[in-house]
Amino acid sequence: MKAMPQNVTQKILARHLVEGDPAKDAEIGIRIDQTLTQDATGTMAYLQFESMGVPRVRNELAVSYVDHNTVQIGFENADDHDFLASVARKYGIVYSKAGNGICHQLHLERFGKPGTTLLGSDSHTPTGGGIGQIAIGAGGIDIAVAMAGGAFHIPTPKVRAIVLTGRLRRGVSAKDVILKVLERFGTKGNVGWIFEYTGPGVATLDVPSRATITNMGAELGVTTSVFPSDVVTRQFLAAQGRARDFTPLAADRGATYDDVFRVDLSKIEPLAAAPHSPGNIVTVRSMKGTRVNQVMIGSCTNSSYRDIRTVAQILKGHHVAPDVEVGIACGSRQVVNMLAADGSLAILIKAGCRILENACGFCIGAHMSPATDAVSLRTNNRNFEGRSGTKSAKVYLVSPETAAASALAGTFTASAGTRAVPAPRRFPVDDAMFLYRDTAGKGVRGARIVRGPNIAPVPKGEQLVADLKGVCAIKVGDKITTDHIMPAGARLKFRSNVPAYAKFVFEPCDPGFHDTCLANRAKGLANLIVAGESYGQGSSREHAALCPMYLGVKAVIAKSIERIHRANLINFGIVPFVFEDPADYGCIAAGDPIAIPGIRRAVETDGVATLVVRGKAIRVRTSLSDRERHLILCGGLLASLK
Ligand code: MIC
Ligand code: SF4
Repeated sequence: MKAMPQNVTQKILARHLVEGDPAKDAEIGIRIDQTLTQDATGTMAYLQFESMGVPRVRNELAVSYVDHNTVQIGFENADDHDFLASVARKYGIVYSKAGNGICHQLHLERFGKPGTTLLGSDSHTPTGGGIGQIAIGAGGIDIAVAMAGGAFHIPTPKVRAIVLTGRLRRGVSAKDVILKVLERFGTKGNVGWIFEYTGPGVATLDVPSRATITNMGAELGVTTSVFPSDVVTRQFLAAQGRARDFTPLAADRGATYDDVFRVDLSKIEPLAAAPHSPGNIVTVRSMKGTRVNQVMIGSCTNSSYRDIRTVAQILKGHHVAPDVEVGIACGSRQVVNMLAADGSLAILIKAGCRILENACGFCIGAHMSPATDAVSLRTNNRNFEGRSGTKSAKVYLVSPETAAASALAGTFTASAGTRAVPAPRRFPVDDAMFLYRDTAGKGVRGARIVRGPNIAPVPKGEQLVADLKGVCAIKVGDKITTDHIMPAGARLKFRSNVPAYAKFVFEPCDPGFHDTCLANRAKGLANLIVAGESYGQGSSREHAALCPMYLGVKAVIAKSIERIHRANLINFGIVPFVFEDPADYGCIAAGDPIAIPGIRRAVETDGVATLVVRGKAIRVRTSLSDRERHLILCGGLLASLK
């Protein structure tokens, strides 16, 4: 019998399938070849890995990057780094020191392999899709399981073909392509999809451009995005000295998709995501003349050599507008070295840019917060309210071309374009800041783990009760992000210390949340969160489930819940309910007592439960796989291991 034609997604998933049947509309388990962690989610991932009692990592390659918390005010960040380094050495993980660069850019340069699977404790792990990987973001504990050799579970994806035709015009780049896709599909309602890029336009995009598109695909809320692996991919890998890592990968003739969306690259114009959502798309033309106070270039979306070299070409021989602050953070040491060698760095310095460390920095609000009410143009991927560190700032997400042109003009300006940066024939490779490559996969038995005072043990959940008596501890609206639930920026340094970090749960929405929860708990009541559409968008930070669990949150009741956050809730034993009738959202207020009689029974059976609020019965539902049901009943993944 002739094999059914397959698309790229189906091919990679089929080769990695270990549980379930993709023909059925249910959960499948896949084998994970590579894992990555970053420091802000990594400490927790490794604390959980340690508690699993496995002697060394069992997947093909595990890399631990340090890129988020590198500001090092106080001892906490540095202690985290030492902890991560010691864990890496002991368990056979490659360790990327602070200063080496941003995890996604580095992984693309040095490790990403077409046709493999990558699981990362960061929502922008899909950057690897640019090189033909099925690369998925997840909570730290899921990475820990994958490092221990366990499968990763996703709902059988629906695959949408994004058919690219034509060629981008001058001054337009990959960022505008993904903004176009976001304009069409928005940031909600895409849970369970994989976006697969195909069509003749693919060949016109270099690997970093493809990676920009798959990186920011995270903002759609999809499982991941993927490009084929072709001559462009081969050239990129060869230039990185990794020709052997190449495998060609294309959809078979006649392969089918669940949906098709066509994008004519030649028709795209410069776009921007306006405050406060990456899905709020406007044209740069419509903003023309609006004053700009700050321009920040970099982040894992746009920090490749191609991007920063393009910026240097636009700024060459000019100085940025006197009242605009411009910061540049490159994606990796390789990028900085190349810019130094070809004179771009000198151009940027001469133009008056502030050269920042190659790390996440401004993107996560760790520094460079804009002034009150300022307009900040940024090349990163998220402009959630307050994420920059300044609540009143208006952050617009744009391409490097638009950022550079606007930095010169001092107002929103589309770039007239510049020469295309040719794909380098040879990247200068220097892996000296990757440590423990010689012990990768093997580890060092008996090696000591270094644990500073800010590194606290991971709390464990409790078994789900039979009947729940609780209180609506907070009621929030639509599109609540994990940045609302568990703020980063100035609070980031508490990531390894759940009791300390838990003080800031929902700080931007209700700073009293922590105390409310403790007061309810003292009365023997469970805490419940009520939310609107698309709850838990954005970051993969499992702290947005772990810290609420620590405060006694037992269930979230929302109109809809995003993929990574829903999985994190389940991993920490919190029941993710959705309203059967979304209108019932209006019937609950903060502070209302809520009873869920028979909650355990509901989880054990069909997932349908009835809440009793102010004498009214409200139907809610949770659709769980057997695996998920088991986790919730036990009180979460860690508790289930005992
Ligand atoms: C982000 O961009 O929001 C982060 C910070 O990289 C997060 C991870 C984290 O919160 O540590 C993400 O994207 O998952
Ligand atoms: Fe770092 Fe920003 Fe990328 Fe997150 S989105 S990994 S904070 S650069």
